[in-house]
Amino acid sequence: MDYKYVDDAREQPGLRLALTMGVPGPWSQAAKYLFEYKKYPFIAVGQKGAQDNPELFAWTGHRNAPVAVFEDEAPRVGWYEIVMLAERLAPEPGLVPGASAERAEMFGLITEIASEGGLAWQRRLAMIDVMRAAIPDPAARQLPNTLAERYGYSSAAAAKANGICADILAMLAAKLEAQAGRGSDYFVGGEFTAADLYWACFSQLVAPMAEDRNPMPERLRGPYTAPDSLVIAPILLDHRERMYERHLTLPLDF
Ligand SMILES: N[C@@H](CCC(=O)N[C@@H](CS)C(=O)NCC(=O)O)C(=O)O
Repeated sequence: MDYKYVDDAREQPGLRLALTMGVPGPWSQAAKYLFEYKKYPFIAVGQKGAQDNPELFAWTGHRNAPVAVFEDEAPRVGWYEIVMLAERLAPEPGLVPGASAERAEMFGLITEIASEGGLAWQRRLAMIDVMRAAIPDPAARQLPNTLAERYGYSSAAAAKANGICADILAMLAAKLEAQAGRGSDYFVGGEFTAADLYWACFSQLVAPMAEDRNPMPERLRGPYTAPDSLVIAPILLDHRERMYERHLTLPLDF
């Protein structure tokens, strides 16, 4: 990925996407794939994970990623508003169903995957414990400590995280089973939607793909990998394989 500095991007026209550099941060990956899938051009701006990012903050009011800035419109940071921006800028190929019932279903699924309190949020809480345990020197725990401060960590919340993840993963698997029974490989209806794209990206936070397809830093592979106690039904991983094969590029680029 060719990342620009904030100062080189902020006066540029069009779409600027601040994305976390060097790690397959699933929110950033999903935002990137939305626009790549739609072949809508953007300037990638580098955000440094768990750092202050003062230039990004001065420009957008945010230190984390993704942040989507289109022309002189207000910066967008939530996954929902970034999906809707992508649909507006490039309606075709669509990633949001036209029928309201399917739309509600699709946004509900992504909420469970990507919103506050959802699968990735809980995985991050659990990951903070794993990262802290892996770094013996407390003074060297800047990454997990910053994530803890930013994303509502408490040991009580982390203790509940795996149970919530298990429930969401089981729900996603049941949804795919039901869809398979109707002859669909996709989460909603019969076509690729943003829910498929989000699951493909966020699955990396429970079962990262191997090095050749997900060349992430080795020290993060352990924390990104869900514990054995968390059941990841094969249908979930088969689904993400198909989505990358049919609709998304590999290897991951971050
Ligand atoms: N605002 C996003 C979530 C963004 C988010 O959680 N970003 C994390 C991904 S791990 C991040 O940038 N973490 C590193 C950091 O805080 O610098 C949404 O609600 O869709």
